[in-house]
Parts: sequence; C-alpha cells; structure tokens
Amino acid sequence: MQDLVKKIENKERITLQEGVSLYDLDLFTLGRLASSIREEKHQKKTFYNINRHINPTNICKDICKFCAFSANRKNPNQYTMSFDQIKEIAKDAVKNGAKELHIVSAHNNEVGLDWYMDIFKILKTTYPDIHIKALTAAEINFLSQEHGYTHQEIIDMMISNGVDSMPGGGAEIFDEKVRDYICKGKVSSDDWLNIHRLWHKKGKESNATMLFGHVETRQDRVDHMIRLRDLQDESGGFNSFIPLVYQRENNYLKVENFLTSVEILKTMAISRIVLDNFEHIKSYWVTSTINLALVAQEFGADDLDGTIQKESINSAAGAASANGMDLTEFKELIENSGFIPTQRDSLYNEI
Ligand code: V47
Repeated sequence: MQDLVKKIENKERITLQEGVSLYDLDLFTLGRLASSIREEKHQKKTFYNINRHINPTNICKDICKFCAFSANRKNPNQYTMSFDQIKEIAKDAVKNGAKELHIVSAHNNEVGLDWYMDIFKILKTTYPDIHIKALTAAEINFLSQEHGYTHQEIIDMMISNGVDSMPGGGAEIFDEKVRDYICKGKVSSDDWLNIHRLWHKKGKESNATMLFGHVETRQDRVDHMIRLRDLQDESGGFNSFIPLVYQRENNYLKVENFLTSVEILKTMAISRIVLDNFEHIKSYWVTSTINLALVAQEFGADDLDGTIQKESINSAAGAASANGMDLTEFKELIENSGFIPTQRDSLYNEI
C-alpha cells in the first residue's frame, strides 16, 4: 500500500485494480491524498453557480428501477408542462439571479421532437444570456431512436436551438451487467460515451455522473471512472465528475445495504485520485446531504453545484432538495467549513 501512496504522491496514473484497492486505505490517508490534488488545482476555492432545474415532463417510455421521478405505478401523477409554464419558471429563475437553466425531462413519446427543441428555442430567444444545460445522453438516444435521427443530427438540432452544454445524467453505472439489471433498454454505456464524444467534437462541454450505492461493486465504480478518464484523454470536453448517491424511496430497486458516509467519502476521494484529467469533482449536495457535501470538500470535491431553486428527480426518491437552498446560507456554510465560496458560470469561469 505504501507503494501505491507514493505513486499517487508522484502523480502517476492509477490502474483499475489499484483504484479498487484504494478502498482498503484508511479514510484519513485517502482524504489527505485527494485534498492535496484538490488544493493544487483550486486551493481553498469551492465553486457553485446560481441555477434552476426544470423538469418539463415526467412521462417516460422507459422504466429504470432506481427512478422515482417518471410517472408509473408508484408515481401515478403524470405531467407535461406547457411552454407558458416553462417560460414562467424561467422568468422567475432569472429574477432570482439564475445564470443557468438545467433542463432534464423523461423519455416522453407523446409530445414529439419539436416539443423538446422548442423549449430551448423559446427560452434562448427570451433570455439570450442564460446558459442552457440540457438533454442527457439518455434523452438524446431516446429522441434519436424514437424519431429516426442519428445522435449527431439530434446534437446539431440542440446546438441550433440554443443548448449550450450537456448535463452528465443517464450514465448510471457503465458495467453492462449492472446496467442491464437497473435500467435495461436505456442508452448503452458505449452510446452514452459516444454521444458525449460527438458533443465534445463540436467544441462543446459536458459533465459526467455516476449513480452509486445500489447493487454495483467497488470495481464497477472504478471501472466507470476509468471509462470516463479514457474518453477525457481523447476529447477533453468534460468539466466535472458528479458521483450521485442512490436515493432509496418510491422506486423498484431492492437494495439491502445502503452506503455508509465513509464509503461515500472514500468514493469521492478515489474519484479525485483516479480522474487525474478532470478539473472538477462535484459533491452534489442533493444526493449526499449538505452536511456530507461540506465534509466532501476535504475529500477532493471542489464544487457543490448550486442553489438549484427547485428539483424533482432526486427529491422524488427521497432527497431533501425539492426547494433548493438559500444563497446566503449556502455561501455561509461553505465559508464556515473553511473554504472560499466562488461563484462560477456553467463552464467554470469565475464570476
Ligand atoms: O440521470 C435518478 C439520477 C440523474 C435517482 O450535469 C438518481 O451538472 C439518486 O444527472 N437516486 C439526474 N440519483 C441528475 C443529474 C445531475 C444532477 C446535478 C448536476 C448535473 C450536472 C447532473 O439523477 C439521473 C440519474 O442518474 N437519479 N434516480 C435516485 N433514486
């Protein structure tokens, strides 16, 4: 283990097996290693942005076992927002200082492709300065299959209708066996990666998530990170890695053992160590809780996402995020934990 610690201190690249064996290190050594990488990149800065999540529809043709957001037997309340409703939300968000609209929907096969694209066109025309982060690779894959366009054609449509960057959702876990079990029929791992590759080739940026704490193994997590690291070597278009902690309520995934805080923090630190070509590790307070997200700053995380204002996907599964967070409190919490709250735009330029 001493050799591995030395290797990390010497900034050498970590293999899959080494990444897995890092879980056997004690929490404090892992924290020290991850923190020194974080501090070298960002010192004590902790980034956040003022954003608003919009989830325009929850009608979904796919059934992911972990999902509590889509309308189904456990959540029979279907909705699809009108353009006026979406415009009202955006208006309110802009009034409250939002610089980014993070728009993620379900895979709705009733509304048509234009409905998805018109949302972006309408918002971009009304608010040309707002950054639109929208459509996960899973949604792009759905729209492509449903409407007979290639991934590239959907991406070109997104860009011409005003989408600025892509969120990291839909990655879940790349291991094909686990993926088949938790979200059969959804975008494949290779397609998820290839859609981001195509997006990056257009000179655009995106994020990458990993859903963990369900039925995956530690090896599956590190394998997920390494597949992302390989693509980042090639394309360089990822901004941040976001490990999402599985929320257990109102869904169909039977999970016996939930994660301990130690396991969450270790995963955060290991991601900071393995993903040597990612600038940012985001501790998404929505799924980790704000308290653990603050502690994660000492385990490699340099970004706490944002105030969110409203969130429907993770809160449906039990996260305490439905109404976002107050900005003053958010900044105070970062400051009181010894870090410097640093407002950023969606592409990590400091504001
Ligand atoms: O793709 C669904 C996840 C994601 C559950 O790119 C769940 O900046 C936990 O991708 N427990 C959507 N997670 C959220 C997302 C995201 C969030 C914040 C920032 C960014 C970004 C992206 O939520 C889905 C899915 O992986 N999810 N159900 C659940 N029960």
